[in-house]
Amino acid sequence: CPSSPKHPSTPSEKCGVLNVTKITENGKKVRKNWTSSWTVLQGSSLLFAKGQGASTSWKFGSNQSKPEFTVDLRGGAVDWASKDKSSKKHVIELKTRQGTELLIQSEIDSVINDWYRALTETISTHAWE
Ligand code: I3S
Repeated sequence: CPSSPKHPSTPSEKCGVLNVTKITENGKKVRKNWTSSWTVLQGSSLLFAKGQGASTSWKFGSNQSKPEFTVDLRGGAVDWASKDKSSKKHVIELKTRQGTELLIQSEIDSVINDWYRALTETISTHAWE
């Protein structure tokens, strides 16, 4: 994975295209808006760049694309989303300590399983920072 402009010296652990929507922001419910995002896990941060999926990846290393938003995973929680959260298959629910909730989805179950593992590991590794 390329590094992000924000943390050029930190190599990213994982990257790929995922479908993402916020459902809560700062504790308030927001309307779902599923978008395909280039997603990068770097340290305890998860970065999303809106765009046309994989073709965005190369730009991430240069200064051409800024992440659309960044999530701090420290103190967060990750779990499989219950059926009432989405009708889609393979949906992860991610809650941050700041009160933002995201749904993350991929049609490919090996892809989403890898992300589930990576996010769970990251949250437990950085739990006490
Ligand atoms: O949880 P909801 O409200 O059923 O979520 C669906 C809606 O956000 C829908 O858009 P609008 O009703 O705003 O037009 C989306 O197109 C759906 O994808 C959402 O549901 P899923 O089950 O796909 O997360």
